[in-house]
Amino acid sequence: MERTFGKHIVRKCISLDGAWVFTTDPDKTGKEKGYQKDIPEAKTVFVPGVWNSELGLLEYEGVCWYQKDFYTEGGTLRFVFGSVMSDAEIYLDGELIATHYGAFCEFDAIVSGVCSGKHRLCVRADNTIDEKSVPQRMVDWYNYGGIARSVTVETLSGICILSNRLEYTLDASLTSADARLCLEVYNADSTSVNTSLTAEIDGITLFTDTLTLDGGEKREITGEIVKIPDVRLWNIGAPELYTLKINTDTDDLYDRIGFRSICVKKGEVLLNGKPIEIRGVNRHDDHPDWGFAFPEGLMIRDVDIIKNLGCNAVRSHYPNPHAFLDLLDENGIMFWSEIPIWGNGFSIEALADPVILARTMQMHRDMVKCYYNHPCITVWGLHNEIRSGSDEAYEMSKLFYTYLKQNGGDRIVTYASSRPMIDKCFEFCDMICLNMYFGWYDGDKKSWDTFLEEFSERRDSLGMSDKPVIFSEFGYAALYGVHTFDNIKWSEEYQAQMLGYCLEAFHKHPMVRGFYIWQLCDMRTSPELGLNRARGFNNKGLLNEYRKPKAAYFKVKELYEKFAEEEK
Ligand code: ADA
Repeated sequence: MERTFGKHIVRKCISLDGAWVFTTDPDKTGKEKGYQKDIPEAKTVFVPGVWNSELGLLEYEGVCWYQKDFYTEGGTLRFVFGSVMSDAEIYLDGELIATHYGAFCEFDAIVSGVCSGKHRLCVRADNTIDEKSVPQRMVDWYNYGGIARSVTVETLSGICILSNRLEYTLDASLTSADARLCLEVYNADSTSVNTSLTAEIDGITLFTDTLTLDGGEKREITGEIVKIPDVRLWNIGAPELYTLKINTDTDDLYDRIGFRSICVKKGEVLLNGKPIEIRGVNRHDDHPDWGFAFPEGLMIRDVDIIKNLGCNAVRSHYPNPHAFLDLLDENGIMFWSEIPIWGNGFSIEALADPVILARTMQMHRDMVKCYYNHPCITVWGLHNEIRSGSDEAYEMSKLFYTYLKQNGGDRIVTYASSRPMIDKCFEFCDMICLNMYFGWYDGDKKSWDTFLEEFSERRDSLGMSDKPVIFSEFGYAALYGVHTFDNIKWSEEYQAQMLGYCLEAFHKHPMVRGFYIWQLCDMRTSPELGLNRARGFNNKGLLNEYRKPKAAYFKVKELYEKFAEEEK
């Protein structure tokens, strides 16, 4: 299930999920041995999956090969990969057809002139971390490897729609929208083709035209601005969604759209013109048995758990699968999507490294292209906890912020800072987001009160009083099942009590307009950080890694529900 709804009726799509042949390549000599044509049938694995789930491979880092035979009636084929960790080479019948760097975002490979019959797809996946990797070696999650999201092969014929983006602006009264559809079209045939091209959104025509493309030609098309009257808004807990339907003579694409406005004004976060308090949680798309190939059935359960908590927003350190975002779209829960720059691992030099900058910029482009239409994405994140007191961080933030403001649609753009008193980059965020851990790594309860006052002053002195402050991370580790009378660290009582204290303090402070608790569930961390973390897990979850609730879950639920009641 790549999406929770069908994307095509006309286009022929075959899922390649299921059993694949697999082998490790520890000395990276697979290509010399011809693995791109035929790999030794060492093992059967399930795709989507991470190899770390296989017995004996938990700690394997390096290259692995995957192979899958399939049948096709031939023609032009498009292979769509949901996410390969992290450096991918794709081979069809021994020929290289695509390369892609960076996990967590979809990419494709188009091959024309494929004959009918049996073919073989081979994937070389490399999760080796070196000095140019994103993220870097020091990171607080596990560096899983493999084909972590679905693989599909599509048969294209004539003029096809490769991607779409619905840009819109709502009028001041939020009752109508000016919408414009942007398409990437492609002629899959080798000769010139003429086609009709129509697009509609719940019966309203966005596009009706004819189009001629040369054989193999790709083109970007921007439609006229069309007024959508009587717009039904996408809202928290009340998410109105529209179906977008695009057709050519030989192809189709269905997508889902929601209209909403999100912005900051005079220190408030406004959703559809109304001030909101963000009551959020951070979540890793990680499961102890499946890694980043998080099973979709369990995603539905995670969303139920999040809703039951009274949460209206989720943040993640990297782009999440479409299926999870579809569920958030459908349930009216906001999402903060960022790319995997986990800043503590990045030296100042790395922030200015041309290869790293090119890779991370491309990740932003991929993220925007892939996820633009999800109404749940209300926040784009530039990066997390980089050394934001440096000039290098300033330049990087400026580059990403400018790109996302110009290309990211109606969204708040921000980043998570862990250096509030020396941060030099606040001009590149619409709301100021802070990651602080008083009462865990340093300080105690009282430090929160002191900090809130000190930071209020700093915000005023920077002339940024109009920017709302959000706590994008704060949390306390608790080992599931550890109880104590003494309220000490690592106990469920300490976590519940401290989170309760923070939430009450933030909620009543006029500067603070939201919070994302670190974090929803415990998750496996990297061996580097694992040395300082019990069980090799980050244990700051409100639930353990198997989604069993700790005392803090119920404390947060009580407060989130109380705050929501006060808002009514
Ligand atoms: C950081 C980081 C998180 C996590 C957290 C912690 O702020 O952004 O990914 O590592 O700290 O638990 O210490």
